Amino acid sequence: MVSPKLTIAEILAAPLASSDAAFNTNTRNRHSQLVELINTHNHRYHVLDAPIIPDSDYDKLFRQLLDLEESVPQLATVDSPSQRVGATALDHFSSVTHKLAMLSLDNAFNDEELAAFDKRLKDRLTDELVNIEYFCEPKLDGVAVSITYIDGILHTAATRGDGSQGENITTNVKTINSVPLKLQGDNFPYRVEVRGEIYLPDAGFKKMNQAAQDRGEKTFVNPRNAAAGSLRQLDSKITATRPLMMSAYGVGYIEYSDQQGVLHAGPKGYLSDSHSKSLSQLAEWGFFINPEIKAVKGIDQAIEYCQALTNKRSSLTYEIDGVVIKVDSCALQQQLGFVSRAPRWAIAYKFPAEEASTTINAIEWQVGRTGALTPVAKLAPVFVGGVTVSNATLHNVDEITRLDVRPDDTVVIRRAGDVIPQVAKVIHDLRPSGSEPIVLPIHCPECGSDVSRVSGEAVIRCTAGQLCPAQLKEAIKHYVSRKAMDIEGFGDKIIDQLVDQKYVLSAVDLYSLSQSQLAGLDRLADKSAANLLAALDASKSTTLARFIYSLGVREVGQATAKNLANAFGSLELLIESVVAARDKNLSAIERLIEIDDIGPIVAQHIFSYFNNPRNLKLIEQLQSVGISWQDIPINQGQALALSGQTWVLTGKLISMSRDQVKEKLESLGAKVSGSVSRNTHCLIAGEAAGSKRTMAEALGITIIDEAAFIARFID
Ligand code: 9MJ
Repeated sequence: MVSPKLTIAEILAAPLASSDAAFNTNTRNRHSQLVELINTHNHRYHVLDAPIIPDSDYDKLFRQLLDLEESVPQLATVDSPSQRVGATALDHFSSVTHKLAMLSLDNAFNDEELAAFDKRLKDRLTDELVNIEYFCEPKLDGVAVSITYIDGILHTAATRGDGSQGENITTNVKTINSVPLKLQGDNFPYRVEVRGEIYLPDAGFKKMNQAAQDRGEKTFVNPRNAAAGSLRQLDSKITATRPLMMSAYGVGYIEYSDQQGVLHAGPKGYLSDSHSKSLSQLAEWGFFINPEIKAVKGIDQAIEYCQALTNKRSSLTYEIDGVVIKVDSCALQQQLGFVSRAPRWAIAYKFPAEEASTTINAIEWQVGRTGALTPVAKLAPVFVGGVTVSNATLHNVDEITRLDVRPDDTVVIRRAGDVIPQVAKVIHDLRPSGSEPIVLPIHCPECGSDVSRVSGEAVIRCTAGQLCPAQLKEAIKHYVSRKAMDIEGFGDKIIDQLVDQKYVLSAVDLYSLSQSQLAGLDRLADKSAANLLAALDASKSTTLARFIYSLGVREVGQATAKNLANAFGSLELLIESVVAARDKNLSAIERLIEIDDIGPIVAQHIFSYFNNPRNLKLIEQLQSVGISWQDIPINQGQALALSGQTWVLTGKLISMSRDQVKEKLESLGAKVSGSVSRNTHCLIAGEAAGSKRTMAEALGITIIDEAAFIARFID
């Protein structure tokens, strides 16, 4: 990107003198400065997600540009950012013939079909390849578009249409801020066609539908239809109000000009020798490329990527309906060619259907760690989202009322990624006659104790605490879990037996288990028993944050436990603060709600926990069997090396686990985040780091590898 010569302040501080409003050199220079600045900040905002100037400054620059072009209309060239506000309405869309057909993709619906795709390629390729290098991309659910640039300037944008002819939607596409009107840099072919997907992120879709509803207009059923509807507007000023995005995923027709100015068709659809390099080139020209893209080796890794993206799908802020897997090497792509209307070198893995209907056989109540009774629908097994589901959560009493659900009802089950299947709706028309509403339990189904319901809360609870075996089992499972005391080998089945046999009545009993008790459990060999004892011993040395988390205080997750540990430095001080508050009749929660992340409800849970003599006794017993940690010197907060910094981990680490690195960073005062943003201070990039690294590079964030991290902070 060319750096602007004047600062924004300088530009804004020098309003246009009326004598300037003529088409002279000064005016032209000023116009170019404005165009350059607006393009730079538009790209930072809409493509890099890294704005550096306030919106109000951007708006002022834009206003100045419009004013200038109003006085001197010759300045309003086709690549001026002023084009983004929309143009005169059309009365129809003209048609565009694609110089290179826009193909569709073959589909695969499961791992076997992906493996068959891989085999087909290997059978066809002359080179013997063990692992084909693939490039995986989220399959955005929007509208495919082809945008042609001539001499770096956006010339035509067209829909896919029937693949050979589409509609000319140039004026509409120009309103999309993530589409460059002019390519950045100067190393582009004379003519290049960029292909991608135009889509509406979820937030934009919601906003747009809300606005339509407020005006009493029809809403769109999904973001895809809304994106298509927005692009089909004959009035591009309407399109300009829709928060559309464009993500580039490939290249179509290319033409080069030689030194004598003679044009030559380039290698069709190839900008470089690999698809991944072509995408990097597109990013350099200013296009937005989806950050989840990843290069993999072999179909097994591509299948793993599909699985990982399936799990991540519900947390993405836009809709995807699968994964596109492409052969990365352009030479191999060329060898493979096409079959009918689809390339042989790519395949679309489609996510399995995520809703299915079935019937409820019964409704059971499951007792959780804190005694909450969760209603669970026992289903006639149904295949949904790629797995067979026979249980679905009904969450709580309010949800039962909202759905008006009963045993024997026919229901729609929804499964999103790895989230617990839910009952989406009841098909009331199919309800059998004589069915009865659900009766709420008055006794715990596990231990028979009374249940209580705090008024205004949707949750009913068993009142027996850890005297209820179901609560105890869950509490022990939590205690040994990886993020808590991290005691390896204690699977759910083992814990169920230990509680059922009454070997374990609280977490402290774990430490007095004998080899013979453990070896006597179902399917547990002598060696595993010894391993369990060794794991128990090894876990005794821990951190304060882990210990607090492992206690299972209601609503105290890993982050809150860390905040408590950092705020008090020692367990004694935390307990003292609670006890002192109680004794002096102070508001118990005042000190606690000063801490990050802790609100009045969580504070009340913390207060209740540490105010209960049974819990204090458990803590004392755990310490007396040897659980220990290093207290954190108080007020060290500001002096910590990485205080106030946000770090991100990506890729595969070799010498340390992610949790170890995370723990180390946090002990140095850093916050560890899952995603790269302009607030990231440093990225630790392990092997095969993908999109996060790309993003960090784009944002100019410091990147270090695992060895550098170890050298700096561990050795
Ligand atoms: C989508 N829809 O996100 C392709 N696509 O490549 C991606 N579509 C595609 N690639 C060749 N990421 C034809 C279509």
